[in-house]
Amino acid sequence: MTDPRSHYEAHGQGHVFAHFDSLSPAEQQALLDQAAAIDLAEVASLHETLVTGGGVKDEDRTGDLEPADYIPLPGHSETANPSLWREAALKGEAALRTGRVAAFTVAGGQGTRLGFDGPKGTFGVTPVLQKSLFQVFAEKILATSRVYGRPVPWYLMTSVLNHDETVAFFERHHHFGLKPERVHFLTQGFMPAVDAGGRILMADRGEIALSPDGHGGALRALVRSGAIRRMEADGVDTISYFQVDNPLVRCLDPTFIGFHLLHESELSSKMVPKAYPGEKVGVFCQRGGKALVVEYSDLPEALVEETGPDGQLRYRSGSIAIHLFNRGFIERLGGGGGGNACLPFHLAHKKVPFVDGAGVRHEPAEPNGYKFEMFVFDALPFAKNPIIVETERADDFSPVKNAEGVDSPRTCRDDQLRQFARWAQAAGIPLETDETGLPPFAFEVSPLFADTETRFKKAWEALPHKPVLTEGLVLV
Ligand code: UD2
Repeated sequence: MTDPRSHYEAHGQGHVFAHFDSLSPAEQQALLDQAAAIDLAEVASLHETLVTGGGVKDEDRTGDLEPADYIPLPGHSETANPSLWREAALKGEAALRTGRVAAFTVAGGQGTRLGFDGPKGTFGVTPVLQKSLFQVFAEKILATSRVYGRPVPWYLMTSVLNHDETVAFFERHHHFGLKPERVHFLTQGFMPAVDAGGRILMADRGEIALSPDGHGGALRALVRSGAIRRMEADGVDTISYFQVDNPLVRCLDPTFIGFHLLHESELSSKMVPKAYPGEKVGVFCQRGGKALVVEYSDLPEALVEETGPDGQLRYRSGSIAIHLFNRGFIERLGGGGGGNACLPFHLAHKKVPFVDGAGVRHEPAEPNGYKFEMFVFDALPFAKNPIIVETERADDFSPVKNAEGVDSPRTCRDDQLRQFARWAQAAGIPLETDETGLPPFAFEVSPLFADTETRFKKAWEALPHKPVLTEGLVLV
């Protein structure tokens, strides 16, 4: 094998080892390990096409677009077919009963917008107990396992940035009641950040500035880590994908699973009509008969605002990043070229602190670095029989992204409260709410008490002593 230093030298990246001789043996080894994991030819070609070449042209990304077709919710369209929804629910329930489904959370991101120091999944979100996002998902998965009498395995993708802290958090909390052998962590790949000239940036004298390779890296991470093989051995063929930031998500939705299986789809996605034209969600579209997601920032302004004859937005199908993957599809895509990249990379221009050749640290005030990320929804055009299924926003989507304003801890808390209030009212409990459905006090329903409206009614009716709904009540 060639000496890594001359290999880097030959690719014009010799500066990565500029301080090598002043590092301790352990630091030297760590740098060599980082360096060995980077494909310099890939970095050079990404820099050339995305940075120097200006990337994919807008018209290539957005030309000839049409809105995507989707399966509408009963009551939301004249074409909706309630009996199909019932059939799908039965099919999905059978899949859960036979252990065909795994939950999969992507939790490798940096969560910089929230300004929270730590893995985002450890952030407290519930209205009374401030349970962490991870705990909410764990309890939902446990609840489903109990309802269908079959434990659901849970896979979580972490990254170099948060793996150890995430695993320690689960251990500290005894995996929130799940069997540790059913909780599987896998670490996603990473990419180096480069400057405008394509030179790799150094986070420290002995450390390359690395960042996770985007949630699209999930596909190759599932293959490389052996998770896909383990799923196969366990009889899992359907992977329920969701993001770490959304506690309202139905982690394992039987109806959605049923539609996916009935259509023999390789990749199914949930949609909600956008709340307003500029909502920051990708939009489901189609081009040449193939479904795709166009990220909000790439959708041309004219299409963002365009309305149809019914007065509704034409491009209204918002992607809330909830998908079902067929295992074989991931194997095919993520395994291509020995587990190498399969999806296109996108470019992010960011402020990347770095150490220069003289060992001086810089904290740039303006974006100075380029990061390369894959997006999981770019798998959509490659999937056979993809379907898009409408869901109720109020029962599936309220992410925590920003410290304040939209998609913040406050809006997410309120949306959880509205859901608990709807369930309580449907069970016949007298509860006054404001015109948005928000109750005047905070209470909380554990997923282990009930995780759907129907199960809430059943659990409530079964209570021998019914508590009064008041501030701070927790139903467990
Ligand atoms: C994402 C979607 C957007 C919409 C929205 C819904 C993209 C580019 N946009 O926006 O269209 O669906 O979500 O909430 O996806 N992650 C990793 N590894 C990474 C990067 C991210 O695991 O390298 C995870 C991250 O931990 C989080 C999720 O992916 O769970 C979303 O990441 P984001 O915050 O970058 O996505 P966002 O909010 O820009």
